[in-house]
Amino acid sequence: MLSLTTLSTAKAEKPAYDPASLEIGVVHFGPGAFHRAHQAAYFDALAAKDKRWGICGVSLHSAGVRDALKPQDGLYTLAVLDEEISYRIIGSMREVLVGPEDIEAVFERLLRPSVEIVTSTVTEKGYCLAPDFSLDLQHPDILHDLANPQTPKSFIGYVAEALRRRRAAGLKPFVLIPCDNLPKNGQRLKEAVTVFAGQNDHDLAKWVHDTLQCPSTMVDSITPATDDALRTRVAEVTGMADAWPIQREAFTQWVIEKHTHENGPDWQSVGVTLTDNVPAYERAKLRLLNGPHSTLAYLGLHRGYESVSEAMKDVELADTVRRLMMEDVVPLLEAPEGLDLVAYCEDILKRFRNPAIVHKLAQIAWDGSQKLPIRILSSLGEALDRGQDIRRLCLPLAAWMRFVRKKAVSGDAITDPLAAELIAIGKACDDMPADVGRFLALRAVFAEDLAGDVTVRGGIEGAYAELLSREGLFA
Ligand code: CS2
Repeated sequence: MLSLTTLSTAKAEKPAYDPASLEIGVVHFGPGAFHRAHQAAYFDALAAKDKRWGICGVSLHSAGVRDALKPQDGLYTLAVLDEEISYRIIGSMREVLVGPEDIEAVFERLLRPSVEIVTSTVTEKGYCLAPDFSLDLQHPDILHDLANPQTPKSFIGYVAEALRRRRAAGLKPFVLIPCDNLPKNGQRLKEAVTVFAGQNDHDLAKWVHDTLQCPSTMVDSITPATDDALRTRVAEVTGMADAWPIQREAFTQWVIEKHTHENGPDWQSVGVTLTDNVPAYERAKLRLLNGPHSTLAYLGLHRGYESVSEAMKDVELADTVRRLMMEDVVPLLEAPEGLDLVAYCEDILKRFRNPAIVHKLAQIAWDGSQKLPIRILSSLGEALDRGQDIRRLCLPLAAWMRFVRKKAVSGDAITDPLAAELIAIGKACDDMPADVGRFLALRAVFAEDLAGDVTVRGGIEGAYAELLSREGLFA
């Protein structure tokens, strides 16, 4: 089994440093596959030159990652599956804590002066935001954390309490770097933490507002969930059993807003882009990668496919996705300096075709109620304002509605914070275009002006009717 003791015999690229010598300088909330494929790999590269940025992962819900990595001394294998295939052992994850098991251990790390960075991949829903992206003060976890600030459940609650304690201890705040696919993620997170702090302590809110650095980011690397096939493959190639290896494509990108962090990591030396123009990168990525991803997921599942590369082999579907990107979305975007949006689209389509990984459509279909507003409705609203044809942008929305309807009929669970409401709507559907109105009434997903627009309603109903007529053919 992979561990510090066996590391030297693993047949894979090994850390260029002694993992045991790393200091914890980063606390990361949500040490799931994406974090371990992405940020942890950058910190692993940094560690070769600078020992200060070892990671303490904090799981807010399950003990799975801790239980898998503890016997392995935090080591795991990163399989890069693309035109070239490589296996690399990552050593930057020095420990994993499980919040609900030991809250004070988490605060002890967050209070260390050497912990200068806190990062997060807690998914869109983990920020506890309302549809307008402000902190949802009615969210059950936020209500709990405001009443019990010493024993938080939410990421926001942990951060706010840690900042309160750091201030009381005369320490500087850490730099807070969110790494989820949310537009303006830094700005929104800082606002959320400030509002949370202000509920109980105005001085703390002011200190957070004045001193907390919370840069926005754009993160990108396609990371399918780990399965047993990967475990077997990794064990065969590296000669080392690994309870939780990670797989991803070769492409990886991390864009961080310029911020003040005296004597911080040398980000650029490991390929991170520091810029003042994160919004342009983030809009392009959310709408040209994640939007098409969700489109492929719902339309692809409708047609009976299981993975992204399989769905991309359907010429009609791939062409629809390409046209959605090039004709519907690109005209809405401003390219970040030096980026050619058409070439960017072509590269993304190529990444979707990557035959070396099996990226399950069902994985991307999770949390549709959280993802679609950011990935599709944002473009739809702007396209509507400009008088563009919006019919193609309606397809993923209609396909999502069919997805929900089918789950409601089959009785399969939906992974989505609105699962209960969605299943109730799905059950009430009649498999008629009028079903669309039931979904449009969901204010947490569709803003009133968009839902009330006749062109939008007509567009989605048309797409829904089209999918109904082709149901037997592909499902
Ligand atoms: C995907 C993303 O699961 C999803 O919703 O669209 O996880 C996507 O693979 C990443 O954002 C790529 O960087």
